[in-house]
Amino acid sequence: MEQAIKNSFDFSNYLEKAKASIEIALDESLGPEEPEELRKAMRYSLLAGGKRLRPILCLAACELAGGDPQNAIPTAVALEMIHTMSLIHDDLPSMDNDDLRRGRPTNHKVFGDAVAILAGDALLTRAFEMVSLRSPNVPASRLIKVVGELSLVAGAPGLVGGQVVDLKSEGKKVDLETLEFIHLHKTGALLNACVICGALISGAEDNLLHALRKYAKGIGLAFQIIDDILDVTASSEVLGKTAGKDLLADKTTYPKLLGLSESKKRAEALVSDAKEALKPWGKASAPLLALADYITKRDR
Ligand code: GRG
Repeated sequence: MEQAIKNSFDFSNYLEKAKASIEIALDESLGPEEPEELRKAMRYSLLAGGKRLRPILCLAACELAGGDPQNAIPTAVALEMIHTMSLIHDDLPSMDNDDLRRGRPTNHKVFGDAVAILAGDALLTRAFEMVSLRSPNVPASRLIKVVGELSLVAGAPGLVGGQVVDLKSEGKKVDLETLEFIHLHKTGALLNACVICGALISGAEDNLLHALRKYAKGIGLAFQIIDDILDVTASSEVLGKTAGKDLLADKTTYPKLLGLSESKKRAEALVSDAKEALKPWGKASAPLLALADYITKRDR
């Protein structure tokens, strides 16, 4: 059955089209920004490429819930803005202190720490503007729920909380439970928000939202496990960011706790469970099923 769905769905074509529409929307989402230095810094990171997995998940969930993905574009852009600002801040000297991101020098290396912080702040606030003021054709009652999801994911219950525990755990012995907390908050929470917000735009029923949360929990954790594996096995050139960083920063990772092969198996099991959650939606879930597989098979 699943094989049949896979065969009739052209994932690379889907990915290419979704990515192209996101790139256009991202380009149009910025402006007018004054002064020019801020505009340059915001554009530098937002338009630097990247897999665009988060906005694509949002569009796919919107479609699964029966909506027109076009209506979810501003929210998809908002999610990529939050992701990008988190990368800018994560790379700062006071955080992960990195100088390579998406294949180019990090934002603060080009614009300085102060402008990098402010460009991140401006992207974060623009994200809320995208949803509340730049989302035509979506009822306000749905948009307010999306704003709620975004405020949870960007704040202490989401990325910020995960980042603090991550920073405080560096150089310390971390158990699997704490590692899972970090991953679910730093990485999983935003992936969850992507599918939930996409579905909310379409006015999804509770049973679909519940299934999407299960799906997102699985792919969120799997995504970060693969990220940990790639940090050990891939090169900086392919990743577009500094490889081997976790070891250098003395971070606890899945490969460190479980070994490479066990970590891979765990990621695959999580993806399989994630896909299972969407089974009742059959063919309509093909894009989300393929995106889940893409997470474990990716090389960057
Ligand atoms: C959100 C207010 C607010 C603050 C941010 C710095 C911080 C707080 C959180 C750190 C979050 C972080 C950087 C998590 C890592 C997530 C991760 C695995 C990123 C890599 O994602 P990819 O591989 O990257 O999808 P591309 O470049 O393809 O988009």
